Amino acid sequence: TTGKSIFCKAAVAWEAGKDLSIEDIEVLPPRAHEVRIKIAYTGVCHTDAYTLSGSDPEGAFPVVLGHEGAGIVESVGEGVTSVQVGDTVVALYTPECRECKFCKSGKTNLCGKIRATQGKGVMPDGTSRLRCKGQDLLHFMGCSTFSQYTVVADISVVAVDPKAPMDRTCLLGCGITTGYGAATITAKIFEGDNIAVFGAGCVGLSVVQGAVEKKAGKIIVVDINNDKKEWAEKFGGTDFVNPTELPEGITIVDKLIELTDGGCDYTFDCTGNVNVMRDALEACHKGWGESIVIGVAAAGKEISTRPFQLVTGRVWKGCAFGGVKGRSQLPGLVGDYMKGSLKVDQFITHRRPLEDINKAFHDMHAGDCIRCVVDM
Ligand code: NAD
Ligand code: AHE
Ligand code: ZN
Repeated sequence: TTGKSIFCKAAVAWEAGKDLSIEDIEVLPPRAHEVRIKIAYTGVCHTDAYTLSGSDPEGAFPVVLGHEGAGIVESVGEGVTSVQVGDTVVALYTPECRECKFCKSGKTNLCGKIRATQGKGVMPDGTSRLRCKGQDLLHFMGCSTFSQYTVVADISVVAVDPKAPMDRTCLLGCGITTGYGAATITAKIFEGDNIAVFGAGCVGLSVVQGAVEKKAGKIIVVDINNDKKEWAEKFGGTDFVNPTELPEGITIVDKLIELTDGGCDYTFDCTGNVNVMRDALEACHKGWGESIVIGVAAAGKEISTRPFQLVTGRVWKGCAFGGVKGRSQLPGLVGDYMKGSLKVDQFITHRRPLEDINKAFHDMHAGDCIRCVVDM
């Protein structure tokens, strides 16, 4: 195709640890098997803050962050058949090519086709479509939704119901799908199973929503912020524990084992803190309890436990994007939202225009924000 560059606003991260700056950028036309999207709304996920902070070993700058976005297809490159101009879409940081070893395995939602270039912040051909002040900007997680226009690989985008409001469906691009999928796809929760969720942000509360759907027994939410108690209850949590307020000598592991008569069937880390991950594993029931790592830990951090924990049947695993295959399964989740069986609106606590995107990061750190939706 012979498309032209588009000039628009984007929030650029010039270097780690600094606020984003709103810039006029050039978005080049999509090449073969690429799609240019007019982003309407984007969420801000904890992972954006993590990479901006400099903690991400893959983090590189200057970059356009953002990976929780919904918009409209503006143009497509040669060979694109999966979406058309005008489609209402959600960007996918976990692509789905349907032909690589991962996609064909039936065992994972991870796709290997473009992971190497995605991790380097470039398109699959090794170049960038984003430019500012005479230099290339890096892409982020194959999405870069903090821009009014972005270019993604055709396997990194899915068309959804055009009637679904994009200020809600953007959140299905990461936070909600990640937690809900972890509970309903990655974990095999049976009716009555006891579960514990560490960290009641958008991801943790979405695990709660999924556990309710699976008719879990106790759904224990663990958070160091007491304001999350009300949120946990709102989504169907049955118990709330603040680990910093336990009596002297009682650990969070002791407390969870006591509450569940021996340990949880499933636990979920939604904090990214490696000490919490250990507690989450050790709070699992002997013989079968499984702990699922969702949180993303800083460069250099490692998890540890006594191998005896695994010898005695506890299982440590993790997932990205909840184990959800984006192109195959996201339209169904949007459908569930439209039918009223999947909560999305309730996660939106803040809204900001693009000019105030830095405030969305501050909202996240202030502790009273589940998700801030940015109007592009
Ligand atoms: P968030 O910041 O909104 O929520 C995190 C919650 O954890 C907060 O309520 C906070 O009070 C709580 N918390 C912090 N330290 C804690 C501790 N020691 N014990 C208990 N609770 C604690 O974050 P989010 O957007 O919901 O994301 C959660 C985590 O999941 C982040 O690490 C994020 O990077 C990661 N993530 C992973 C995936 C994936 O695919 N694996 C997808 C999305 C997000
Ligand atoms: N780049 C980091 C890891 C970051 C990470 O684990 N990202 C998750 C998604 S977080 C969404 O909010 C993910 O998809 N992981 C699988 C993958 O292939 O990146 C690092 O440690 O290098
Ligand atoms: Zn995310």
